[in-house]
Amino acid sequence: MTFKLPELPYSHDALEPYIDKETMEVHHTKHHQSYLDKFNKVLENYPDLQNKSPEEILSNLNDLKVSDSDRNAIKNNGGGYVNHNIFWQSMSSEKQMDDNLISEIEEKFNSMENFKQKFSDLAKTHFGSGWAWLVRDDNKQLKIYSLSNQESPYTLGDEPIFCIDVWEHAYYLKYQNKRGDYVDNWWNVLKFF
Ligand code: MN3
Repeated sequence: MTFKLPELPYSHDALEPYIDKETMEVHHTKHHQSYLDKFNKVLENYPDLQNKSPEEILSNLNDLKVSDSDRNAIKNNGGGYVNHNIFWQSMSSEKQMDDNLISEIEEKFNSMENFKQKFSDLAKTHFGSGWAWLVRDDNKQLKIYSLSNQESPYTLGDEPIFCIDVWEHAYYLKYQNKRGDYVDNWWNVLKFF
């Protein structure tokens, strides 16, 4: 076992009623675990990669000396592992206001409302499985975008700040097809503001 499933910084029911306990349990202990297991499995072939951080591996994804099928497995499962780590850390039952980030967002996106609108639109309209991201690019500028499946901002050279998972497994038990309601409610559990 190279990498491990992180403990959540809160209990599985801490984000109720916005994200229900059952979804959190299945999402963390089954989906996240499964990405991790497959990521560790493919790394068994590459002892040199086991000494790197998962973020470093994803940052260098296209230059790794691995087979094409293993590169794909690392993209999907290493991406799935790291993306979920960031997602859990993006949320909390208690706000931990980040005043610097708030000012920066207001400056970059004109207002917090405008930012939330744009970010929500990305999350709601992303076609199929994926994530919406707030990241910092290599000029330290804030940027938002959505990425498909388990693609990682690290592979694009960006530093993730927070994200929302819009795979159906992230909301289907409680919200069924209503991704929009899930996204609207998610702002209540985003930790930073
Ligand atoms: Mn997920």
